Amino acid sequence: MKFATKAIHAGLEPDPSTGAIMTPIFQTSTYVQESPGKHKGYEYARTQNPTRDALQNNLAALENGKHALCFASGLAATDAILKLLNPGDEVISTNDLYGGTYRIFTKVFERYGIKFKFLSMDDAQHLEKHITNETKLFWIETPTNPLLNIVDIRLYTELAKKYNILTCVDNTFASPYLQNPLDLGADIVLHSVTKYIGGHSDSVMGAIITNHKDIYDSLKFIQNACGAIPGPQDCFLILRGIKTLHLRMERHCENAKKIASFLLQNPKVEQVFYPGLINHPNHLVAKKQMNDFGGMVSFSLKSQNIEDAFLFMRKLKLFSLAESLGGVESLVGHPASMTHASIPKSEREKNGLKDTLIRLSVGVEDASDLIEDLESAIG
Ligand code: P1T
Repeated sequence: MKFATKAIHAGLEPDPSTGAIMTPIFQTSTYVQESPGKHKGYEYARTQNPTRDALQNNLAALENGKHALCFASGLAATDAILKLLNPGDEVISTNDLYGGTYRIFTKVFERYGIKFKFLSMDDAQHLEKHITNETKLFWIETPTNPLLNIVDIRLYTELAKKYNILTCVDNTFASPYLQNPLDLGADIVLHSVTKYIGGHSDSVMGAIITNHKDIYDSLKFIQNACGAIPGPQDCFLILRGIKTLHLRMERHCENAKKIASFLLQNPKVEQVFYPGLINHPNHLVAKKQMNDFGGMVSFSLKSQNIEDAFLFMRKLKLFSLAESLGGVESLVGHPASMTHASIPKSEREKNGLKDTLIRLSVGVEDASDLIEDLESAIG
């Protein structure tokens, strides 16, 4: 089955009792049992919910995976994956990544004895030198947030296998429409479903997809034991959003490409970060592992005065100043003070994230209106 068909049908059946084509919202906390232990496969809604099951089956199909689990947020999903580790274990992570992921790594899990190394994933030979007997997980975000670096997933999953290390790919920026990390050797895929998968800026959710039954069983145990599950209403909204994921992604990519080339030609713009540009350092890797280049574009103005960046953001009319991304409406963000403020300035700058960086989540509006908005705000 091709992606568009899977988005609309995979894992979904009409409701057996009524024929309702849309998966019902099973808004219940518990299920009546005939006699103790004799039930229809559902006991308590933290453990199982039919609306969540339908979404999990659909997401597994979209990532070409066997198993999926949904969580209360992307970070709740990250939390569950890190709970697979033990004190003393070490994670090697991309050095450019969502600020909240950096925060849960360094402020929560370091306290439980897990160690993190943040390294550029541009040079596999250099990274290999940092692998120790304790290294148990590679954490790969690609494209990265907010600098749109591209990591060669195949290269790093092969390196990981050599050392018996698991790989988790945060596929949030690409969405399953553009990139399927399990097909490239990854063990675990993570999504902030809040973003492109949901697509309408109306719910917060995370998901994990894997082909390994043992990893799935451990994560399902954690999902139930720790309890960070999404509610059925949100599962319904996400299922509805997924039905147009392929259509939205096509427009996001088309618009982002036009905006990246507009910015590249603007004399007031210093640098444009977009994997679809042929001058992007890993353009060819992006071309190899992605179906298109996504809807996120970051850039900086030539002026190094942060007030000029702020003025530009305030002047925009169609791009709303807000955290998050991946919705149908265009957003602008200032990573240094918003999504990445929890990373110390020195760390941010070491990895190339300047205070003047501006991040765009390009929506699915008309591209010429968006460009006009950017042009008048740049002035
Ligand atoms: O917000 P939440 O659903 O918990 O997802 C966290 C998360 C995980 N991974 C990536 C790559 C992300 O970008 C995020 C959340 N990011 C934002 C809110 C943002 O504006 O960048």
